[in-house]
Amino acid sequence: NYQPTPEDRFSFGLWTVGWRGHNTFGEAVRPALDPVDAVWKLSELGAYGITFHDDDLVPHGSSAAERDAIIKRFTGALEDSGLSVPMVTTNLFSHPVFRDGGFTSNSRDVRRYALRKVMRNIDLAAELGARTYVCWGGMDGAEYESAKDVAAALDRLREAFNVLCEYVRAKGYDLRFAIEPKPNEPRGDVLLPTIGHAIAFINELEHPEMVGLNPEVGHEQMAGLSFTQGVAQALWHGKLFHIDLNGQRGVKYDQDLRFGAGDVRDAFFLVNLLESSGYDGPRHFDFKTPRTEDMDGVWEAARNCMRNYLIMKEKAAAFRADPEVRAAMEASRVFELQQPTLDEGESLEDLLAEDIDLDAVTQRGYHFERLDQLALDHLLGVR
Ligand code: 3MF
Ligand code: MG
Ligand code: MG
Ligand code: MG
Repeated sequence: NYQPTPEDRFSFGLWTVGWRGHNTFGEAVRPALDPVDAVWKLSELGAYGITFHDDDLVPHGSSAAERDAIIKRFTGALEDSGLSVPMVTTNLFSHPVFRDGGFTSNSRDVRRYALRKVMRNIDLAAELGARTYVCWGGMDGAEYESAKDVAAALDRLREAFNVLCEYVRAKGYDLRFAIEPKPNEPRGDVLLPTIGHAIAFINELEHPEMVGLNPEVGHEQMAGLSFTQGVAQALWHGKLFHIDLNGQRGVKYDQDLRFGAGDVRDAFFLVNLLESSGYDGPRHFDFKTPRTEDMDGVWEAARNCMRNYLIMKEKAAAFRADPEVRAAMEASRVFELQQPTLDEGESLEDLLAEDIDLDAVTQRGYHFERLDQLALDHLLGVR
């Protein structure tokens, strides 16, 4: 069991299973992966979707005829395998022209090129039936405070999203944008570093309803933040359009471990949240198999991203259904927080006139230790 099916809505980036293992210090260790082989292998493993950056599928510099041939072959494999393309994104980071960013490069001609690159790929996304278009602006940032006018960069970022929303509306595409925050890497400091920054930014757009988030587990954790809390706020704003699931251990470089590795607690409570919140989007994995592994290790990791999600889904459901957990939550006043602080229509005079038995309330213990151990017992498999 824990065998995924397309109903679980698991999807993978082409760049994840296709990552060849090159990094700052080491060369590629694995062979290139044919996108068609990725389609077949992922559908065999029980995934329902595959996603890609423009350049993952059509290498930079391909001619129009080559592009057409690649897309035709890829869509053929999609049709035959039944795999879908729920999300598409753009590579605005690999090519040296983006060394100072895409939408916020100091160079205007680069910004115009970045917009064209995205618009062309949006057409392909719509053609393939994708409903979400992710934008990760990892090169949009700085190492030098003196060299980046942050207000101007945010103006240009807003301009870019306004232009792209207008483009999607003009074309009549059923497509929404999802911004992916990240605190750093590759830039020393990236613009829109966290979920919170991105939500605030979206409110400044002409069509905020068309733009949401694609938060990534490891990215928030790289900033030392709780991913589950960030996702809860994104859901609260109605902004969880998509999600990048993976693993990270603490504040360090972007590890992109398979989902379940790294902070297991955060993973458990994340799955608990996603499965009880009504989130019905893809469960998308953005992971990189460590360089020690060959292709067998890559597929092992891909399989286990889904396996770990399904295990935690089962454990989280048992946690929520456990009567002792309900009682412990009651004792911890977890449900009392859902009660508005004022009664409806209550006057502030009434509130001001009220008294509190400070001595008694100050003595109150919250019994969170007991509740949390029940959660841990479920997670560790002893309940
Ligand atoms: C980088 C990322 C990116 C984004 C991708 C989707 C290369 O840390 O997470 O992966 O997820 O660009 O937009
Ligand atoms: Mg990442
Ligand atoms: Mg990452
Ligand atoms: Mg990502």
